[in-house]
Amino acid sequence: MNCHLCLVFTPIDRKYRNAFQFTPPLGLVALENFIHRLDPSVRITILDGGPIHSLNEIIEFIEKERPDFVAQSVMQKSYENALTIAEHAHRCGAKNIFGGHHVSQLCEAIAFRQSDLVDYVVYGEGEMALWRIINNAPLEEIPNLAINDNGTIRKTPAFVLDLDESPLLDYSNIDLSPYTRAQGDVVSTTTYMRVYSHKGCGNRMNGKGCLFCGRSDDILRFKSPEKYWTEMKYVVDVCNANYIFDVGDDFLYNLDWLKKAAATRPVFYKAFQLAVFGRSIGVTKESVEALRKIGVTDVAIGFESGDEKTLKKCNKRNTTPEMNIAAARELFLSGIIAHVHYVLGLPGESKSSLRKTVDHAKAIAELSMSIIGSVPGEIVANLIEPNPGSPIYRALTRAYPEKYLLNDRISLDELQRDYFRHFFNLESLESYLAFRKELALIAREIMNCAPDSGAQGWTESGD
Ligand code: B12
Ligand code: SF4
Repeated sequence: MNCHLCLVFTPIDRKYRNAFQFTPPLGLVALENFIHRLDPSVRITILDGGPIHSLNEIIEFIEKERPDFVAQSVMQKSYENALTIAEHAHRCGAKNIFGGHHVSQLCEAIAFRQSDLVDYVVYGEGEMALWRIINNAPLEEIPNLAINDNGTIRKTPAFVLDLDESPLLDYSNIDLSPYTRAQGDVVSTTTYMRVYSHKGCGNRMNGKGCLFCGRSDDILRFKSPEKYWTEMKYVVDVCNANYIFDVGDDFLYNLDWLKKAAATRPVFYKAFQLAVFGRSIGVTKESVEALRKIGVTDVAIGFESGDEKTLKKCNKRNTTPEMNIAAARELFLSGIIAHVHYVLGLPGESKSSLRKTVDHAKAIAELSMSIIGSVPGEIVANLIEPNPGSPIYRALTRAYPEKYLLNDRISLDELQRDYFRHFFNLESLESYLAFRKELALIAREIMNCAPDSGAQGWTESGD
């Protein structure tokens, strides 16, 4: 098909602290893989506003190359930049497409407010929607759309990807050289790549999830272990990756799957580190044994708080601070590195709960020192972000409907401000800034336990 599709991972507002990335956005790679399997002749360019392309470079590319479609993967912190890019694309005659978790959560508001600028608002998995869009299918035949019909918003049915039918992960059409260069300045011996074994999270099975979590897919499904290993062989043997991050949210959710994956692991002739996300509830002797056989070297877990009451309110079902310590111990005993994440400013947070979180972090660091002889990979203290779609975002919508209902342009600043106003009665700006400062000091104390950790939710200045 004679068309140029430009996939953009929209750069975030530079006011916020960014996470450095050494590999292309996997969501956009998955979209590229899907479309190229159906039609290899589609010209697809990926512009990564994470580490590689600045806002100006993206705009310049669009103005010069004049793609037919500009499809952006948008986050809360990149929404304003997404609108700026969309304006330029629109002027160049391109059709604008927005997608990703943030867009999925706010699809009605975006379709309501931006229908003159954004031609297609896609919620959920974008594969089939994007394919039909670039084939100029009628709206009714495009799944996963939020459509503005003269002020009334309706959605077309969702297409759910069968993970075993989806194309095998393939980075061959993606220019990896900018990543290699960017990475070379930092850690030249590591080739970093992402894979995903599953989509969805066990903690969202009842549609609720952690208080701050804004992920948009509720269905939890795994690729078959065979497919998983085929993709792992590809990234290790063909792409030469030696640090692989499996971005699925709950790698330890299904013990049967873990055991099958452990039993069917092929032989690898090169060494690699494999990092996954998990929840403490899934860490048992049996699961850790399977992780070891699979070759998992690092597990990132959201511990969220060292205070039992605060953790309970966070809605990480049936998890306690003691369980988190026990999970870390089990991992350390197997030689697996734990990466520990806390969220500061959870509802009910107090001086005492913060102190317990600091003590928890210190206990984890000591445990790691005593068992593996080094601090954990990371001990991260994030500032709470009420991501759209999360339970706390819904609470803010109920508290301030005139501001939040069908509004697509809410900055993280404002969200955090309203969150602390609503949940902590911090009405005055002074009281809010003072509490934020207190949280920032606690964050520094926690992060000192593992100095290489990078936290999110804060501004670039660290407060
Ligand atoms: C890896 C990751 C990161 C990485 C890299 C992001 C990247 N470049 O891809 C880093 C560490 C940088 C990161 C940072 C952040 N992340 Co993040 N991240 C993830 C994670 C774990 C995996 C993403 C992934 O690759 N998934 C696998 C691919 C195949 O799926 P996918 O990305 O969802 O893409 C599919 C669909 O969403 C859709 N789609 C995606 N983009 C587009 C675009 C178009 C046009 C279309 C049509 C469809 C479409 O189709 C894709 C294929 O099915 C997810 C959680 C998760 N497990 O998904 C969180 C997640 C996406 N992150 C999240 C957040 C909040 C952030 C931060 C804002 C955190 C922070 N506090 O700063 C920052 C933002 C930084 C930034 N630069 O934008 C939230 C998003 C919530 C929301 N409502 O927006 C998630 C869902 C985590 C969560 N549990 O809440 N993140
Ligand atoms: S934060 Fe993680 S564990 Fe909690 S619901 Fe979201 S994806 Fe699941």
